[in-house]
Amino acid sequence: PQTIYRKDYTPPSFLVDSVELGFDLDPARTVVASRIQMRHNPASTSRSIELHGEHIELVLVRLNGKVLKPSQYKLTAGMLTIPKAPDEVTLDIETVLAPQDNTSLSGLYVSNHNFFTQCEAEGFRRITFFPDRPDVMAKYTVMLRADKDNYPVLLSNGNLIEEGDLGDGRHYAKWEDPFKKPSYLFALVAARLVCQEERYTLKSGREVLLQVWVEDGNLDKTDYAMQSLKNSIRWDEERFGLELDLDRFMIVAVGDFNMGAMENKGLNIFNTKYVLANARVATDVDYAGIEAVVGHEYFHNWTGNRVTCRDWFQLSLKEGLTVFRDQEFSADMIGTDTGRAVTRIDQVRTLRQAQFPEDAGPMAHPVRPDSFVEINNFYTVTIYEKGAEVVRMYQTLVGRDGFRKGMDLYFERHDGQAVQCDDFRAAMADANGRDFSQFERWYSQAGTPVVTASTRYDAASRTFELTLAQSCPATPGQPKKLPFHIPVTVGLLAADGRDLPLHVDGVVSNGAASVVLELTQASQTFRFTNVTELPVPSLLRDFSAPVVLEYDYTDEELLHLFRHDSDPVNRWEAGQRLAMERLLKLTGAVAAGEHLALDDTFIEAQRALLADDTLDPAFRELALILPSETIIAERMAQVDPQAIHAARQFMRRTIAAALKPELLAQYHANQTPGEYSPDALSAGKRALKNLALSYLLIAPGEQELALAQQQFDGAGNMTDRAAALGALIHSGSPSHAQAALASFYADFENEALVVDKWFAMQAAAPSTDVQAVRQLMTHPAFTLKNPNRARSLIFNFTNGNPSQFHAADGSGYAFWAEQVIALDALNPQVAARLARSMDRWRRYVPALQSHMRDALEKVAGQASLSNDVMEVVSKALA
Ligand code: HT7
Ligand code: ZN
Repeated sequence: PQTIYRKDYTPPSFLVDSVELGFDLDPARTVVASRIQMRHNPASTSRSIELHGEHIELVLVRLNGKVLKPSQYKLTAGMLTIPKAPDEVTLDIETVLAPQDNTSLSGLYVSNHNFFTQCEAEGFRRITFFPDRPDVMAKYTVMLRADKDNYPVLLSNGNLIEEGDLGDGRHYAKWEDPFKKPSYLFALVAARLVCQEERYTLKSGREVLLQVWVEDGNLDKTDYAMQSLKNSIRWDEERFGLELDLDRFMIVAVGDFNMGAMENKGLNIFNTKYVLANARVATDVDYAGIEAVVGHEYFHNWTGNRVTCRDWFQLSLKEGLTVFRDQEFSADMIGTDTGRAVTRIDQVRTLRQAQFPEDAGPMAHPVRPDSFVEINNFYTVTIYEKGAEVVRMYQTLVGRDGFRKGMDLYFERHDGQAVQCDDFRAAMADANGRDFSQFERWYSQAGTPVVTASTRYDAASRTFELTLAQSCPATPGQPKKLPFHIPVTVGLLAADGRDLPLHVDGVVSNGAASVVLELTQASQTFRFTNVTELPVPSLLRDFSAPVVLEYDYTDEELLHLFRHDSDPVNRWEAGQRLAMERLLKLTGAVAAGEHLALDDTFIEAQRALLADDTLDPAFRELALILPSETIIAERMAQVDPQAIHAARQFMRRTIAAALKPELLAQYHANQTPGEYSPDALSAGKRALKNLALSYLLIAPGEQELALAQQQFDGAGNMTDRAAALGALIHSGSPSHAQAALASFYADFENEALVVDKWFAMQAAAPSTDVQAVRQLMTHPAFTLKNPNRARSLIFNFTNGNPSQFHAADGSGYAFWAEQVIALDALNPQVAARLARSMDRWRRYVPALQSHMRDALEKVAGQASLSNDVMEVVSKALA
C-alpha cells in the first residue's frame, strides 16, 4: 500500500463551481449522472483534471458536450485523469453502482432496505468520479428519483426546491444546498421513515425547521435528540455567537453505521445509538452520549463545514475543536461547578484509557499527522480527544474571553475556506497578542509528555520553589522531541486544607487560589513568595495539559488532597494515585505468589468519601471507581493481565467487605423514585447507587442477590435494569445471571440497541471465556455485518475483558485473528479498528507476546487484505 505524506500536498488543478447530481436509485443498479462545472486553478501548474473513483462503473464521460473516447482519458484503479483540459470545463459523467452489495458502509449503501450515504473521508468517490478532496468546495444541486412505495422519503443537503410524481410508481425530489461544501459533506437518504419535527425560532427571530427522522415504531424515542438539538443551537448562539445558517436542519438515524454520526450539511446522519432513547431502552450514559453527539455534529456546521480542512492531515482542526466544543456544551448543560468537574474527570479517564496507550504504541501519531496509508485509520483518540485537549490549552492560556476573540477572528478570516491547523493557531495568537510558535509542537510531535515536579520550601524566607522538568518519549519516526509549551495550573494547600493565596515571581497571580504556570523549557523553577507554611502542592489542576505528571507525593499528602483539594479534578486524582500505588504493589504480590493485604488508611479514606453527603453523588461514584485494568497495565513494564485482574478484584472485594454498611446505606439513600429523568443529579445518584450495588454483589449473600433481583424486576428505567443485570452477571451466581439474561432478552429482543447491551455485558464479564463468545456468535441475533453488533460482542471481549482475552493458551488472540479476517472481507474500516486491539502486544509477558505475534502474522499474511488492516498490523509488527 502507498503512504501519503503531508509534505506532498499540491493544490487542486481544477476548482469546481457547481455540481448537479441525478440519482436513479435502485438497490441492485443505481445510475448516477453528474454535471460538474470546473475551471483551472491558477495556483496549480497542472492542466490535468484528476477525478477520484473506486468500486464504480464508468458508463460515460463528456467534456464540454463531447463524449470522450477511452484514448482521451486514463482510468486507473482509483483515478480518472483527463489530460490537457481547457480553462473552463463542463463534465458530464455517468456511473453505475450496486448499493445493496456495499457492506463497507462507505459511499451509497442499503441498510434495512433504505438508502444512505457516508462520504467522509473518501466515500464520495464510490458514488461518482470527482476531485474527492476537502479543498475542492462547490455548490450542489441534487435530483433523487426512486420508487415511491419503498422510498417515500427523499432527502439531501440544503433546501427542498421541487418534488413530484414521475408517473411510473416512482417519484422525485430536488434539493439545493446554498453553501459551498467539500464532497465529504454530501449526503442523501431515500427511505421509509417518519419524523418528529418542530419549528424553532433562532435568537435573531428567524424560524427554522428541525426534523429527526427514524424508522416507524421509534417516534417514542426522538424527544431527547430533538431537545439536545435545540439546546445545541441555543448554546452556539450564546457561547460563540454562531447561528444556524440553513432554514432546515435534519437528523436521520440509521442502524448500520461505522461511527457515531456524520455532520453532512443540513442532513446529519446518525448511528441509531446516538438518537434513540426513552427510559425503557436507554441508560443515563446513552442519554449523555446523545446530547454530546447531537451537539458535536451540530457544532461542526461552523467548525468543519463553514470552515473546513485543506487536507486530511488537518483533520483535528475540525475534530479536536468540535470535541472541545461538545465537551464545553455538555459541561454548560449541567451548569454546576462539580458537574463541570465530573465531565472533566470523564475526559481524563478517556484520555488515560485510550489516548495515552495510543500515544505510546505503534500507531502513535501527532495531532496533525505527517503521513498515513488509510485516512480512515486516523479517526483516532489522538485526533479527537488529544486534539480537544490542545484546543482546551489555548483557552487555559488566554482565558474564556480570549478564546472567544480567537474564534471570532478565525471565522472572520476563514469563513468559506479550507484551511490548516496553523491558521487556527495564528487566529488564537493574533487575537490575543500571544506568541504561539512553540505551541505548534503540540501539533507536530507525538507522544505524551512527562512533567516531573520537585519542590523546596524555605520557612525562613517563606518561599516555595517548584521545579518542573519535561520530557517526551520517542515515538515511531520521532526519536527526539523538543520542549512543549505546557500550561500547568497550580494551587497550594495549607494544613487546614484551604488554598493559600498565591504570589509567583514573574507571573500575574494577585493572591489567587490557582495560577497557570507556563512551562516552555526543558526545566524551569517557579518561586512562590509569602508562603506562610509548608504547603501541599496541587499540580496540574483541572488537568490543564495532556501530560503524565510525576511528583513524589507521600500518602499523607495525597490523603490531604483527597480530603480537601478545592479543585475536584485533583481531589479525584489524589484518590486515583492512592489506589494506583496499591494496585501496582498488589499486582506484584499476586505475580510473586505473596500474601495480599490492603491498608486501613486507604479503606478509611474511601469510607469517609462514600459517606460524605456534602459531595455530589456523581463525584463520589467517580472517586470510588478504581483505575481500570488497562490503565494499570500502562504503568507496568511487563504486563501480566491475570495478575492485574486478580489484584484489582482483591482490592474491590476488600473494599466491599469493609464498607458493606456504608454501601448499603448509599444504595438506599440514592434511589430516584418517580418519573425517570436523565438530568445530571438524578443520573449521579443512580451511578452511585449502582456502583454500591456492584460492590455489594462481589461476594453476595442471599440478601444482596435478592436486592439485585428486586431492582432488576422492578426497574422503571434501563439504567437501573442494566446495572442490576450487570451486578447479577458479575455476582458469581450463574443461576441468577442466566435467568436474568434470558428474561432481559425476551423483553427486549425487538430493540436492537438493547440487544447490543445484552451481548456487550456478557462479552465483558470475566466469567465469559473465548468459547462462550464463540457460542454467543451462533445466537440468531448475532451478525458481523452490523457494526454495532460486532462491536457489542467482539470488541467488548477483546478490549473489555482482558483476563479472558489474554488467556494463557493464546486462544483469545487466535479468535481475534479470525474475526479481523472475517470482518475485513465485509467492512475494512471496522476490521481495522478491531485490529487495533493488539497494538500494545510488545508490552506483555513473553509467553503472551509470542502468541500475539503469531496472531498478528497470521492476519498480515492473508492474501487480499485491505489497506486499512494492513496498515495497522504492519505498524504493530514493525
Ligand atoms: N466527521 C465524522 C467522521 C465520520 C467518519 C469517518 C470515517 C468513516 C465513517 C465516518 N462516519 C463519521 C464524525 C464526526 O467526527 O463528527
Ligand atoms: Zn466530528
